[in-house]
Parts: sequence; C-alpha cells; structure tokens
Amino acid sequence: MTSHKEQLEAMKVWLDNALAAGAVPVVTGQNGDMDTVGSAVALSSYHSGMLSCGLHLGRVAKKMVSKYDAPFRKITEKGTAWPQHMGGIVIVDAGSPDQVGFDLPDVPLLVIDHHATNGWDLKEEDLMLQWDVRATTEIITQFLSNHAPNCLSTNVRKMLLAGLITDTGRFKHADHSSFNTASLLLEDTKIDYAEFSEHLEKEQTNPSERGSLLRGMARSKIHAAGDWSLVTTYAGTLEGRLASMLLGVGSDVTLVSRFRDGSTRLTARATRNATLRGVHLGKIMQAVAQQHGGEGGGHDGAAGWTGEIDRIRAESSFIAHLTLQKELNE
Ligand SMILES: [Mn+2]
Repeated sequence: MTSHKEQLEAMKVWLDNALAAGAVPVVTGQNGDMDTVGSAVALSSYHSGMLSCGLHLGRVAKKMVSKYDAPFRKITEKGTAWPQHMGGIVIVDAGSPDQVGFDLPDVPLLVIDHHATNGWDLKEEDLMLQWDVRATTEIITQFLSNHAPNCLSTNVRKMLLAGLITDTGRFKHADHSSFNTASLLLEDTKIDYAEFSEHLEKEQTNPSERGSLLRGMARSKIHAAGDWSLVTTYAGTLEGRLASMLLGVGSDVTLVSRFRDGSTRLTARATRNATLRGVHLGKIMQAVAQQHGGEGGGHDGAAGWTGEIDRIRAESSFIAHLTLQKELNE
C-alpha cells in the first residue's frame, strides 16, 4: 500500500498523461448525490480538457449546480457521443461499474472512491484511489490542494464542502480527516459556513412528497433482528430521507423498500453506535445480492440493493443477514 501522498502523485501522472492524449470526461455515480457531483465538478477545474458529466443530478446537487452555474453535462444511458479523442475517463464516488449506469468506453480509467465495498475490475493502465474517508470530495480536496491550489476558487470550495457536508450527515458521521478537510476548504475564504450549510440542508418537499413520507412512517414496523433493533417500511419516493428520519425513533437500523417497474430497491441506514457495535450494511447488501442477484453494497452505515425479487423476499433476506451479524464484544 502506497501512502496517500504517493497515490495523489500517481493520480497527477495519470491525469497529465491522459490529458496529453485527449479529452478526459469525469463521470459521476448515477445517484447524482452531492458528493459525486461536487467531486466531479471540482476535479474538472484542473484542466480545460475535463468535463463533469453523469446520468442524474440529485436534488441537492441540482440546486448547487444551478446556483453556482457549475459546468455539468447530463448524458443518457445510450447513444452518448463521446469526444473523438479521449485520453481516459475518471469515475468519482461509484463503488462499481454498475453504479455508473451506462457502459464505459474502452479507455484508461481513473477510479476515485471511498466506498468500503468495491466491484471494479481494473486493467494495467487504470488507476484507483480508494480511501477510507467519509466523502470522495476529501480525496479531491487533497489532490487540488497538493497539485493545483489555484483551482480552489470559492465556488470550487463550495462544491467540495457541500459533498462533505451531505456525505457526513452535516458532520454527524465526520471524523478527524473530514474536519481537517472542512477547515482546509474554509481557510482564507469569506464563506459563512453556518449560512452555507443552512442553505444546503433546507429540505424542500412538495405536498405529495410530504404525504409519501408520512405514509411511509405510518406503515413502519418494528422488528428484532438478533442483536439489533430494526424498523422497516416501504415508500414510493425519498427512501433515503425516510430511512434517516426513522433512525430518529431510536432503533439501530432502518430499512425502506420500494417496488417499481419490476424491480425492488432496498435502502438502509444504521446509527453510528450500531456500526461501532458491528453492523455493516454494505456487507449485508452484498450478501443479499449473492443470495438473490441484483446489485448491492455501500458503506457501513448507509447502503442499498436493487434487484428483481419481490419486496417481501428482499426484506426478509436483509433481516436474515442482519440477524447473522453478531454484536462485537467490548
Ligand atoms: Mn460519497
């Protein structure tokens, strides 16, 4: 294992070589969350031959991209016209090729990620930075600050900070390194952190979404899953938000399922206390995928699975695998 500093140097070499050969798109994970979009937009400021692009902008990312007029190109699953001369592709914050959502062209890849589980199969000309940090924007911040400090404009800092704030749940899941990153991003700027985070986190829901969240809560069920307390429910939208809200009830783990167009999606959240006591949702979602197919993975405290079995079987599988995770003894 090489040091983070050496990995950032290797990343610079990879980027400079790729940019000498042609354009280098920076592709986001298909969920379009603020961490993946903020990482892509910020990294693209490194060189005019780079452009951030992806399938989807999540709601926070959409708000930030439009407010700061950030360069981001939406692409479609099929028929994307890639630049004729491409030196490579950077993929940020996607734990596996499936999380990109479309087939990547056959060029050298640079994968930058912080997921605990990973499904990338790399070739010799590819490079991966997979760090145990709370947000991918932490890795991008380190890269720009070491190798292109001039790129850290106020707007680029805001994109990076926004990814850090959202992926740490407004620093609730932060660690030493995330605070260091935040401090570095705020240094010598006029960013008013409190105002910025308030704007970022302001939840906008329309009446139909509010209804959906409330119905999801009303349908919730309490389970005992071995050493863990669990709340489950199903919803048609905003599953991640609902799962996080339900943690407020006081259980260790929450699971929200959704069935639409023949496919089932599981979204789970765990408290920090539960992950410290041994819960790893990313591993559970991988186990669900091993048992029933589909795609699953993520972090210890936030993870998901998508596949073809019905909602009830998917939920049962999750509960069975959660039950198998034993509480660690102090
Ligand atoms: Mn992330």
